[in-house]
Amino acid sequence: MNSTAKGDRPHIAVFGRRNVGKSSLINKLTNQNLALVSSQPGTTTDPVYKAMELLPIGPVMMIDTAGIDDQGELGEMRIKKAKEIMRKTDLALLVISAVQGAGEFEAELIREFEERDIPFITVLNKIELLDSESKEQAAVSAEFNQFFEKYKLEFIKASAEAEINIDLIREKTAEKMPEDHSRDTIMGDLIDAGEVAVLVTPIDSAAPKGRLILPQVQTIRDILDHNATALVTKKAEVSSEISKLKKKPKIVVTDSQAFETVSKEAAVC
Ligand SMILES: Nc1nc2c(ncn2[C@@H]2O[C@H](COP(=O)(O)OP(=O)(O)OP(=O)(O)O)[C@@H](O)[C@H]2O)c(=O)[nH]1
Ligand SMILES: [Mg+2]
Repeated sequence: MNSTAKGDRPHIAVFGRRNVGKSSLINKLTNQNLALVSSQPGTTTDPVYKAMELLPIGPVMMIDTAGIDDQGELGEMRIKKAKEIMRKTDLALLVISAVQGAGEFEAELIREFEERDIPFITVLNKIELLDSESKEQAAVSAEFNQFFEKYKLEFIKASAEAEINIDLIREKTAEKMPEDHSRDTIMGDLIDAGEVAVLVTPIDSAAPKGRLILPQVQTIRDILDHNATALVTKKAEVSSEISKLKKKPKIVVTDSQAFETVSKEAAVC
Protein backbone atom coordinates (compact mmCIF):
# COMPACT_ATOMS: atom_id res chain seq x y z
CA MET A 1 0.00 0.00 0.00
CA ASN A 2 0.92 3.57 -0.52
CA SER A 3 1.24 4.39 3.14
CA THR A 4 4.41 6.42 3.57
CA ALA A 5 3.87 9.60 5.57
CA LYS A 6 3.71 12.51 3.17
CA GLY A 7 2.81 15.43 5.40
CA ASP A 8 -0.49 17.25 5.30
CA ARG A 9 -0.63 18.33 1.71
CA PRO A 10 -1.62 15.81 -0.91
CA HIS A 11 1.28 15.12 -3.26
CA ILE A 12 0.49 15.20 -6.96
CA ALA A 13 3.30 14.00 -9.20
CA VAL A 14 3.50 14.38 -12.95
CA PHE A 15 5.15 11.54 -14.86
CA GLY A 16 5.95 10.98 -18.52
CA ARG A 17 8.69 10.97 -21.11
CA ARG A 18 10.90 13.93 -21.81
CA ASN A 19 9.42 16.88 -23.64
CA VAL A 20 5.79 15.76 -23.40
CA GLY A 21 4.82 18.98 -21.58
CA LYS A 22 4.85 17.96 -17.91
CA SER A 23 6.27 21.27 -16.68
CA SER A 24 4.02 23.28 -19.00
CA LEU A 25 0.99 21.45 -17.63
CA ILE A 26 1.96 22.16 -14.02
CA ASN A 27 2.29 25.84 -14.86
CA LYS A 28 -1.16 25.91 -16.45
CA LEU A 29 -2.86 23.88 -13.70
CA THR A 30 -1.56 26.20 -11.02
CA ASN A 31 -1.69 29.44 -13.07
CA GLN A 32 1.93 30.07 -12.24
CA ASN A 33 5.05 30.01 -14.32
CA LEU A 34 7.23 28.32 -11.76
CA ALA A 35 8.33 25.24 -13.67
CA LEU A 36 11.01 25.60 -16.30
CA VAL A 37 9.81 24.85 -19.83
CA SER A 38 11.82 24.47 -23.01
CA SER A 39 11.77 22.63 -26.31
CA GLN A 40 15.00 20.90 -25.29
CA PRO A 41 14.26 17.35 -24.06
CA GLY A 42 15.58 16.84 -20.53
CA THR A 43 14.86 20.37 -19.25
CA THR A 44 13.76 19.15 -15.82
CA THR A 45 16.68 17.13 -14.53
CA ASP A 46 15.68 16.36 -10.94
CA PRO A 47 12.28 16.17 -9.29
CA VAL A 48 11.06 19.64 -8.36
CA TYR A 49 8.72 19.99 -5.37
CA LYS A 50 6.52 23.04 -5.27
CA ALA A 51 3.97 23.82 -2.58
CA MET A 52 1.04 25.31 -4.46
CA GLU A 53 -2.63 26.11 -4.34
CA LEU A 54 -4.66 23.88 -6.63
CA LEU A 55 -8.37 24.46 -6.42
CA PRO A 56 -10.64 22.76 -5.55
CA ILE A 57 -8.25 20.72 -3.46
CA GLY A 58 -6.46 23.66 -1.85
CA PRO A 59 -2.82 23.46 -0.81
CA VAL A 60 -0.98 20.64 -2.58
CA MET A 61 2.59 19.62 -3.26
CA MET A 62 3.14 19.39 -7.01
CA ILE A 63 6.06 17.25 -8.06
CA ASP A 64 7.51 17.90 -11.50
CA THR A 65 9.64 14.94 -12.49
CA ALA A 66 12.48 14.59 -14.92
CA GLY A 67 11.25 13.09 -18.16
CA ILE A 68 12.62 9.59 -18.46
CA ASP A 69 12.32 7.44 -21.52
CA ASP A 70 14.22 5.04 -23.69
CA GLN A 71 16.56 7.63 -25.11
CA GLY A 72 16.93 9.60 -21.90
CA GLU A 73 17.96 7.05 -19.34
CA LEU A 74 19.24 3.54 -19.33
CA GLY A 75 17.25 0.47 -18.34
CA GLU A 76 16.49 0.12 -14.64
CA MET A 77 17.58 3.66 -13.84
CA ARG A 78 14.52 5.35 -15.34
CA ILE A 79 11.92 3.35 -13.47
CA LYS A 80 13.95 3.42 -10.26
CA LYS A 81 13.81 7.21 -10.30
CA ALA A 82 10.08 7.19 -10.90
CA LYS A 83 9.53 4.67 -8.10
CA GLU A 84 11.29 6.89 -5.57
CA ILE A 85 8.83 9.67 -6.31
CA MET A 86 5.88 7.27 -6.33
CA ARG A 87 6.55 6.48 -2.67
CA LYS A 88 5.45 10.05 -1.93
CA THR A 89 2.67 10.29 -4.50
CA ASP A 90 -1.02 10.41 -3.57
CA LEU A 91 -2.19 10.98 -7.12
CA ALA A 92 -0.29 10.80 -10.40
CA LEU A 93 -0.74 12.55 -13.71
CA LEU A 94 0.62 10.50 -16.57
CA VAL A 95 1.38 12.82 -19.45
CA ILE A 96 1.64 11.42 -22.97
CA SER A 97 2.38 13.47 -26.05
CA ALA A 98 -0.33 13.07 -28.68
CA VAL A 99 2.32 13.22 -31.38
CA GLN A 100 4.95 11.06 -29.74
CA GLY A 101 2.93 8.01 -28.78
CA ALA A 102 2.63 5.69 -25.82
CA GLY A 103 4.42 2.40 -25.33
CA GLU A 104 6.35 0.22 -22.95
CA PHE A 105 7.55 3.13 -20.81
CA GLU A 106 3.99 4.27 -20.10
CA ALA A 107 2.89 0.66 -19.60
CA GLU A 108 5.57 0.21 -16.96
CA LEU A 109 4.48 3.35 -15.14
CA ILE A 110 0.86 2.18 -15.20
CA ARG A 111 1.83 -1.21 -13.76
CA GLU A 112 3.69 0.57 -10.96
CA PHE A 113 0.74 2.87 -10.20
CA GLU A 114 -1.56 -0.13 -9.98
CA GLU A 115 0.80 -2.12 -7.80
CA ARG A 116 1.10 0.79 -5.40
CA ASP A 117 -2.60 1.71 -5.44
CA ILE A 118 -1.85 5.18 -6.73
CA PRO A 119 -4.85 6.69 -8.52
CA PHE A 120 -3.79 8.29 -11.79
CA ILE A 121 -5.12 10.43 -14.59
CA THR A 122 -3.87 10.05 -18.13
CA VAL A 123 -3.43 13.26 -20.09
CA LEU A 124 -2.92 13.20 -23.84
CA ASN A 125 -1.12 16.52 -24.21
CA LYS A 126 -0.36 18.57 -27.34
CA ILE A 127 -3.70 17.46 -28.72
CA GLU A 128 -3.98 20.63 -30.82
CA LEU A 129 -1.14 19.30 -33.00
CA LEU A 130 -3.21 16.31 -34.10
CA ASP A 131 -4.91 16.87 -37.39
CA SER A 132 -7.46 14.09 -37.59
CA GLU A 133 -7.84 14.63 -41.35
CA SER A 134 -4.34 13.46 -42.11
CA LYS A 135 -3.64 9.79 -42.72
CA GLU A 136 -0.44 9.72 -40.75
CA GLN A 137 -2.14 11.05 -37.71
CA ALA A 138 -5.07 8.69 -38.11
CA ALA A 139 -2.48 5.91 -37.80
CA VAL A 140 -1.10 7.48 -34.65
CA SER A 141 -4.61 7.62 -33.23
CA ALA A 142 -5.20 3.93 -33.97
CA GLU A 143 -1.98 3.03 -32.19
CA PHE A 144 -3.05 5.14 -29.24
CA ASN A 145 -6.47 3.59 -29.13
CA GLN A 146 -4.94 0.14 -28.98
CA PHE A 147 -2.75 1.18 -26.10
CA PHE A 148 -5.57 2.76 -24.16
CA GLU A 149 -7.90 -0.16 -24.80
CA LYS A 150 -5.27 -2.62 -23.65
CA TYR A 151 -4.93 -0.85 -20.31
CA LYS A 152 -8.63 0.14 -20.19
CA LEU A 153 -7.67 3.76 -19.72
CA GLU A 154 -9.69 6.87 -20.04
CA PHE A 155 -7.69 9.83 -21.14
CA ILE A 156 -8.17 13.56 -21.21
CA LYS A 157 -7.30 15.19 -24.50
CA ALA A 158 -5.56 18.37 -23.48
CA SER A 159 -3.13 21.05 -24.49
CA ALA A 160 -0.99 23.02 -22.09
CA GLU A 161 -0.06 25.33 -24.95
CA ALA A 162 -3.59 25.96 -26.31
CA GLU A 163 -5.13 25.69 -22.82
CA ILE A 164 -7.52 22.89 -23.73
CA ASN A 165 -9.24 20.97 -20.91
CA ILE A 166 -7.05 22.35 -18.12
CA ASP A 167 -10.15 22.82 -15.93
CA LEU A 168 -11.21 19.25 -16.65
CA ILE A 169 -7.84 17.96 -15.42
CA ARG A 170 -8.29 20.00 -12.23
CA GLU A 171 -11.77 18.56 -11.77
CA LYS A 172 -10.63 14.98 -12.30
CA THR A 173 -7.70 15.53 -9.96
CA ALA A 174 -10.11 16.52 -7.20
CA GLU A 175 -12.44 13.61 -8.00
CA LYS A 176 -9.68 11.03 -7.97
CA MET A 177 -7.86 12.28 -4.89
CA PRO A 178 -7.97 9.57 -2.23
CA GLU A 179 -10.59 10.07 0.51
CA ASP A 180 -8.24 11.02 3.33
CA HIS A 181 -7.08 14.01 1.33
CA SER A 182 -10.28 14.93 -0.49
CA ARG A 183 -11.87 15.58 2.87
CA ASP A 184 -9.47 18.47 3.46
CA THR A 185 -11.41 21.66 3.72
CA ILE A 186 -11.19 24.40 1.10
CA MET A 187 -12.63 27.28 3.15
CA GLY A 188 -13.10 25.81 6.63
CA ASP A 189 -9.97 27.32 8.12
CA LEU A 190 -10.77 30.73 6.61
CA ILE A 191 -14.41 31.23 7.54
CA ASP A 192 -16.60 30.70 10.61
CA ALA A 193 -20.30 29.98 11.00
CA GLY A 194 -22.52 32.99 10.26
CA GLU A 195 -19.93 34.75 8.12
CA VAL A 196 -20.14 35.64 4.43
CA ALA A 197 -17.66 34.68 1.71
CA VAL A 198 -17.85 36.52 -1.60
CA LEU A 199 -16.87 34.39 -4.58
CA VAL A 200 -15.95 36.43 -7.64
CA THR A 201 -16.57 34.09 -10.52
CA PRO A 202 -15.30 34.68 -14.04
CA ILE A 203 -18.00 34.01 -16.62
CA ASP A 204 -16.09 34.48 -19.84
CA SER A 205 -15.47 32.57 -23.05
CA ALA A 206 -13.31 30.06 -21.14
CA ALA A 207 -16.17 29.18 -18.77
CA PRO A 208 -18.17 26.07 -19.73
CA LYS A 209 -21.63 26.77 -21.12
CA GLY A 210 -24.49 26.78 -18.67
CA ARG A 211 -22.70 25.57 -15.58
CA LEU A 212 -20.14 26.31 -12.93
CA ILE A 213 -17.04 24.15 -12.79
CA LEU A 214 -16.55 21.59 -10.04
CA PRO A 215 -14.00 23.63 -8.03
CA GLN A 216 -16.51 26.49 -7.81
CA VAL A 217 -19.36 24.19 -6.78
CA GLN A 218 -17.17 22.48 -4.18
CA THR A 219 -16.13 25.81 -2.71
CA ILE A 220 -19.79 26.84 -2.33
CA ARG A 221 -20.59 23.48 -0.74
CA ASP A 222 -17.66 23.79 1.66
CA ILE A 223 -18.82 27.25 2.77
CA LEU A 224 -22.33 25.91 3.42
CA ASP A 225 -20.90 22.91 5.28
CA HIS A 226 -19.31 25.39 7.66
CA ASN A 227 -22.67 27.10 8.23
CA ALA A 228 -21.49 30.23 6.45
CA THR A 229 -22.99 32.00 3.43
CA ALA A 230 -21.62 32.18 -0.11
CA LEU A 231 -22.34 35.23 -2.23
CA VAL A 232 -21.48 34.35 -5.83
CA THR A 233 -21.00 37.29 -8.16
CA LYS A 234 -19.03 38.55 -11.15
CA LYS A 235 -16.18 41.06 -11.09
CA ALA A 236 -18.33 43.93 -12.38
CA GLU A 237 -20.88 43.58 -9.58
CA VAL A 238 -18.57 42.88 -6.69
CA SER A 239 -18.41 46.35 -5.11
CA SER A 240 -22.16 47.04 -5.38
CA GLU A 241 -22.99 43.61 -3.94
CA ILE A 242 -20.60 44.00 -1.02
CA SER A 243 -21.97 47.46 -0.24
CA LYS A 244 -25.48 45.94 0.14
CA LEU A 245 -24.29 43.64 2.92
CA LYS A 246 -25.01 44.72 6.50
CA LYS A 247 -21.84 43.04 7.67
CA LYS A 248 -18.49 43.02 5.87
CA PRO A 249 -17.65 39.70 4.24
CA LYS A 250 -14.98 37.63 5.95
CA ILE A 251 -13.25 36.87 2.70
CA VAL A 252 -13.44 37.70 -1.00
CA VAL A 253 -12.22 34.91 -3.28
CA THR A 254 -11.12 35.62 -6.83
CA ASP A 255 -8.87 34.13 -9.46
CA SER A 256 -5.29 35.29 -9.77
CA GLN A 257 -5.89 37.32 -12.94
CA ALA A 258 -8.63 39.43 -11.37
CA PHE A 259 -6.96 39.75 -7.98
CA GLU A 260 -5.67 43.28 -8.34
CA THR A 261 -8.93 44.80 -9.62
CA VAL A 262 -11.09 42.92 -7.13
CA SER A 263 -8.88 43.79 -4.15
CA LYS A 264 -9.25 47.49 -5.02
CA GLU A 265 -13.02 47.21 -5.55
CA ALA A 266 -13.50 45.27 -2.33
CA ALA A 267 -11.35 47.73 -0.37
CA VAL A 268 -13.54 50.75 -1.25
CA CYS A 269 -16.77 49.08 -0.08
N1 LIG B 1 2.24 22.27 -29.29
C1 LIG B 1 2.34 22.10 -27.99
N2 LIG B 1 3.52 22.22 -27.38
C2 LIG B 1 3.57 22.02 -26.04
C3 LIG B 1 2.42 21.69 -25.28
N3 LIG B 1 2.81 21.54 -23.99
C4 LIG B 1 4.14 21.78 -23.96
N4 LIG B 1 4.60 22.08 -25.19
C5 LIG B 1 5.97 22.38 -25.59
O1 LIG B 1 6.74 21.20 -25.48
C6 LIG B 1 8.07 21.53 -25.06
C7 LIG B 1 8.41 20.76 -23.80
O2 LIG B 1 7.62 21.24 -22.73
P1 LIG B 1 8.03 21.01 -21.21
O3 LIG B 1 6.87 21.47 -20.38
O4 LIG B 1 9.37 21.55 -20.92
O5 LIG B 1 8.07 19.40 -21.21
P2 LIG B 1 8.56 18.42 -20.07
O6 LIG B 1 7.75 17.19 -20.19
O7 LIG B 1 8.55 19.11 -18.75
O8 LIG B 1 10.04 18.12 -20.55
P3 LIG B 1 11.34 17.61 -19.72
O9 LIG B 1 11.48 18.49 -18.52
O10 LIG B 1 12.42 17.78 -20.71
O11 LIG B 1 11.08 16.18 -19.37
C8 LIG B 1 8.10 23.04 -24.89
O12 LIG B 1 8.61 23.60 -26.08
C9 LIG B 1 6.65 23.40 -24.70
O13 LIG B 1 6.37 24.74 -25.10
C10 LIG B 1 1.16 21.57 -25.96
O14 LIG B 1 0.11 21.28 -25.39
N5 LIG B 1 1.19 21.77 -27.32
MG1 LIG C 1 10.08 19.49 -17.45
